[in-house]
Amino acid sequence: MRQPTARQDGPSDRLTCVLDAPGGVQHPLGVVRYTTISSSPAVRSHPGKAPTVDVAVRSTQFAEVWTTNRRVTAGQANGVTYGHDGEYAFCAAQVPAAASYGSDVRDAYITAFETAANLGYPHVFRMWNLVGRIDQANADGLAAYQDFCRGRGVAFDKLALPYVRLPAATTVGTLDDGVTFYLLARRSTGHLAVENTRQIPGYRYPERHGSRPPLLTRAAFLPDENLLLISGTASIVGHRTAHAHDLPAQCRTTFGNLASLTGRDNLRRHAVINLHDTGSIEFHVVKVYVRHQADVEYVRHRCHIAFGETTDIGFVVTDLCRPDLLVEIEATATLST
Ligand code: 3EB
Repeated sequence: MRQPTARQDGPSDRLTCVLDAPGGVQHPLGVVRYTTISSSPAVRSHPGKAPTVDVAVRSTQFAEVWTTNRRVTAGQANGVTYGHDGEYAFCAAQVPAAASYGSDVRDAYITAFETAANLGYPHVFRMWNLVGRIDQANADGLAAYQDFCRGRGVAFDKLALPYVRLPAATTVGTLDDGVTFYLLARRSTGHLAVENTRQIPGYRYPERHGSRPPLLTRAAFLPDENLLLISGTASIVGHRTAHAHDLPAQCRTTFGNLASLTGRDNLRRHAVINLHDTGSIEFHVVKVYVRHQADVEYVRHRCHIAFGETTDIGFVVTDLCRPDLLVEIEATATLST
């Protein structure tokens, strides 16, 4: 059991992610359980308690708990299960298995955003998408990931979500059929969308990656929380996969992408920090998605060198959105001054 990472530098009602301690969190907003066993339904509401999302993957066993330590109201509406505390909302929904995902993903996304907004949380800043058969073709011969991207694209058009308001996102595979997704939204103010100069923005990807590009930003910064929520980051330079099927080089490129994203120049460029700030970035909770079980120990070793021994890291073995990708890393981080 890892030690939960409790932040000591601020009030205890801040948004926090804890790995592995579902029982140790007083007021969870939402609980995501990564496991090898499929549960049906995967998204559940519990009377008076935070919703749970079960994600079946090839290997792992940990819970990811989002909490703020304020009292949580939980419920369900329009097929969306949620927990909210007055400032933050966690919402989750499941799109059932289908021959193609596009229109169901579109509808479920629109419903989830509208449900969050109706509860009073219009600013969605972070999303996770778990896509069944992610790199296989659907009934139309379209890769499931591209099919998913089409549904998300149409939903964001309909919601009139501007590119500067795109949430940070992770989209990886699950053993379950269909698409499970969960999101974080807040009431009072939106996030700063942070892009990465080594990667072109997802919304500008050329059509070879799908008729609709991946609509996400590389990280979402919450200024009042001093919290940076970093999207799933992989070995992609420009819009191309770098070092297809080469694990050491993909690790190096992914760490390089994270360094450039969180580097002082990039944070200044996006007005996350001021010109004279000299603080450094501190990673708190890291999640690492690895395609092959046999690669986990190598990636763990590289992560311990990159993030240090004190950062909490959860490993998930599952498929990734492009067949040539072997590893993808997301994180939460704060800026210390
Ligand atoms: C990429 O282009 C591919 O589609 O939501 C990372 C994080 C990736 C999120 C998404 C895709 C998505 O960087 C990997």
